[in-house]
Amino acid sequence: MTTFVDRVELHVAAGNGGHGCASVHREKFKPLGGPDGGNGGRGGDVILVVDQSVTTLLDYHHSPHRKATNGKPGEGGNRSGKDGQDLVLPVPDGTVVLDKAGNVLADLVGHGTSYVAAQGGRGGLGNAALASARRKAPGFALLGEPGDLQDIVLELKTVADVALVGYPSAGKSSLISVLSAAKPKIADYPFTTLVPNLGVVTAGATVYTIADVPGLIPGASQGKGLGLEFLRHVERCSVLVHVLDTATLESERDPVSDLDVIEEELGQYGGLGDRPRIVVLNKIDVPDGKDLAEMVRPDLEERGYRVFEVSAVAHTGLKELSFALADLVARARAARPKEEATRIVIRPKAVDDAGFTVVREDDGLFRVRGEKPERWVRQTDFDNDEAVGYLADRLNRLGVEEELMKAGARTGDGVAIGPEDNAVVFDWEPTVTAGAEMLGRRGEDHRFEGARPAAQRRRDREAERDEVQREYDGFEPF
Ligand SMILES: Nc1nc2c(ncn2[C@@H]2O[C@H](COP(=O)(O)OP(=O)(O)OP(=O)(O)O)[C@@H](O)[C@H]2O)c(=O)[nH]1
Ligand SMILES: [Mg+2]
Repeated sequence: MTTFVDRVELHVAAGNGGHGCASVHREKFKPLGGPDGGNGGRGGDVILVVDQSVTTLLDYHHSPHRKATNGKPGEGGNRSGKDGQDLVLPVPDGTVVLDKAGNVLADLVGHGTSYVAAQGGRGGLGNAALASARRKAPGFALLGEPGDLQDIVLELKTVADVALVGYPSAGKSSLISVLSAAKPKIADYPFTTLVPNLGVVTAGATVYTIADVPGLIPGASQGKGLGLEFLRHVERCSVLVHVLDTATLESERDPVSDLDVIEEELGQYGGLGDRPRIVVLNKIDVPDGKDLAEMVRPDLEERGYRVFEVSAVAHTGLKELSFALADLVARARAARPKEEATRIVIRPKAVDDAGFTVVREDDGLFRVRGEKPERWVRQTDFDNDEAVGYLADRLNRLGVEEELMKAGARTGDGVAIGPEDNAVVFDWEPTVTAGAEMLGRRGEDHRFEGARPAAQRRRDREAERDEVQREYDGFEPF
């Protein structure tokens, strides 16, 4: 049975943007109604938010696929589609977000800190929004963009100020139980603690958290016992406490050599060397324990440690210990830069890069990469000639055709827009000839062309009215 999960793989999908709508205003006796297709709604984001009431990643272990809702398509009558709903995923304080390669994307510390793990797709513009002086009645709309898909890893690094380390059965959990209100499991067999316990300690004006980790034994760095896996949870602590057992029955052990063993394993794990350490000699209620504690104390002090003799069972020396820890924690907090206290991490937005590149690949294919061209392709309904023409115009205005020409592309050459695994490939048909004018302006509604002779214009207008009337004839009035 899994009850504590501190690492999960999560697959998140943001909502897709809704498609724009292509529609013409219909009203009796007003056959030439303008375009009135509304825009599609934005797809919902997937957002991770620190919620201090959440303590494990268990939920995500059970259902690792999460999706935000899609934006709704636009409608006629200039009605915009509804935006998709953001999906908010609560995560424990101290959750680290990584990509699959292990790069840290965000470190979520502090209640409310959030991270956009997947961004919703933009909605497509409807034909009303696409209308312009040049293109008065677009017969197309833009497609909504697909939402981000991300595979991420969540790792929990408990946020505790003080971490207790030591051999199994040294009394780490017992100490937490008497310093705080936490009630961890305590027993006289090794590896009672299988997952970190967390307690909150109040000492004077300072409130701090204290955590233990499963006991360490020689060779933990080679995976002996429960290994060093759980040391991840003490990485954030400001103070390390060595809990040393003065009453162990194992003849080859004593507090000083225990300390050496634990330090050796911590060294193997790495990254904890700069943390201040103090030593707790536990179980001094046992007479032999008290004697041993007094014997090793000078040796430990010589090494520079502050030493506390305590008994978790008899509640001896606890007050001094908790105040000394409070003092160290307070100092560490004061030394920390302010903004680290509550860091709000948001996904850095992709730069809206106006640039693009054209590269001729080995197989002769011309590949166009760039934020804009790739987005425009995603927005294009390739079944609609007018939409394709509009795309060609946009690419042309950005200078893509010119660059293709410079790169040596000729009519009929293959052009791919987008990355290798997700590109739109087509045979190139330039709309401009080298240095010359555009051959024909695409995406235009020629019915509105101003240059037609008057008689022609009238004929066109009549034909158009008939067309609209035919549409009305098939339209059921309510
Ligand atoms: N006499 C005496 N026994 C103690 C004291 N502190 C802890 N113990 C006993 O030592 C045993 C181990 O205590 P735990 O608190 O479970 O030890 P732990 O370090 O958390 O052990 P693991 O979780 O296995 O790593 C239990 O039987 C406790 O009752 C103490 O101050 N005096
Ligand atoms: Mg324990």
